[in-house]
Amino acid sequence: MKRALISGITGQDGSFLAEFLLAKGYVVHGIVRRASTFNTERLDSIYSDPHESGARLFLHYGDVTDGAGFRRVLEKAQPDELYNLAAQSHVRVSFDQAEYTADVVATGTLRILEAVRDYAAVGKSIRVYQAGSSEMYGAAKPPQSESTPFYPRSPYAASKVAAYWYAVNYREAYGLFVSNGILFNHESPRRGETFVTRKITRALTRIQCGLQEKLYLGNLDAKRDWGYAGDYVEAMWLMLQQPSADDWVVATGESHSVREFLDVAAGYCGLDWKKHVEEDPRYFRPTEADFLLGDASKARSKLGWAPRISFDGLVRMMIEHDRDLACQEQTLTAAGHKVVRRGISHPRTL
Ligand code: NDP
Ligand code: GDR
Repeated sequence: MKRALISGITGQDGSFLAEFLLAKGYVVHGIVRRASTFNTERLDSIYSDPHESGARLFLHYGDVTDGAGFRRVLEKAQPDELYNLAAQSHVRVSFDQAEYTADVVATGTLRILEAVRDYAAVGKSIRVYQAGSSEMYGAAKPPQSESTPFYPRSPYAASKVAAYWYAVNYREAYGLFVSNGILFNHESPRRGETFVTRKITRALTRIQCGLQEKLYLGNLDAKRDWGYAGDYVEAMWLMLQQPSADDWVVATGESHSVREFLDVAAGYCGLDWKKHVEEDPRYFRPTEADFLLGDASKARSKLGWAPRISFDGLVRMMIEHDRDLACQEQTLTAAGHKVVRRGISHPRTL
């Protein structure tokens, strides 16, 4: 049985990847941050008590800002493949928490690579996937491919560029198998509720159910190449099955503005979003990546990867999921229960 270690397993991608690898027969180890509240909700459907026979998912406390702790997890997990997904992944937040973002995203990757380097020195080799991002292209002219020079526009993006180059350097200097995935935006019903797609699908379905009136957003003109997260974790795995390490763009090749996302999402709710959406400057970024559009020709031809879910299919999937949530809230409210309003349209929602 192959063994994998995933940092960031509690996130959107981590949960999809864990499911994907378990289905392939892997033993999966994941790193979970200690928090005062549960942060393993996305893993609930695949988690079983490790005391039970046949359990193949094991969770360990850790944090990529803690190199010594990470090394102990590595020793315990003894992985064949390591997926580094851990990140302070919110671009807008990275302007408020720039040093922390760099510590997790850039130096966190360096800590992991140093551990893998020492591990390799005692004869234990690991294949590493490094989660790069289309944000690294920032202001670069679209379409963006592996040969497009980076032009990061946020502390998050600059930290991802540093992590990318650490990965390339460790590949060249020490012969480690480290592949950079340069993934364009990918979404799902499990997307964090402060990212724009999920913020929109949660709010519009709540509006449709009479649970809220307004949705406050920032820049509606930004264009993103949005795919489905479930499709993208397969590309991560494929990268580590290749004969040698490399860098790969993963994208749909189609770009839409936030405004277009609103059009399609509101269409599925029978709403005119212009009556509900208001602009709030708090959601604007000091510098923006205006137009991201990926050219994933290399992944298509060499990995044999292609997205399965279309833009419309993705929006519909998210709306249908969030309409169920909104209906549950509506039922509880109608029955006289107080429904605690999570994140949506809250002043702290980014
Ligand atoms: P999420 O924000 O959903 O998940 C991030 C994960 O990292 C969570 O498990 C989080 O833990 C964990 N994490 C955060 N800080 C630390 C830390 N200091 N130590 C250990 N773990 C930490 O992100 P996604 O799943 O969407 O993205 C996965 C990776 O891919 C990230 O690196 C992201 O930057 C990158 N990426 C994502 C894209 C996308 O469109 N989704 C596109 C391109 C790149 P917790 O649950 O406790 O917060
Ligand atoms: P992004 O995703 O910054 O591309 O990073 P996000 O969904 O946060 O923003 C996409 C675009 O929408 C605009 N926008 C808003 N964004 C948020 N979050 N909230 C709003 O109210 C709002 N209004 C407009 C943004 O300005 C932006 O242009 C995501 C993350 O998953 C990263 O970790 C990952 O690396 C990249 O995708 C690829």
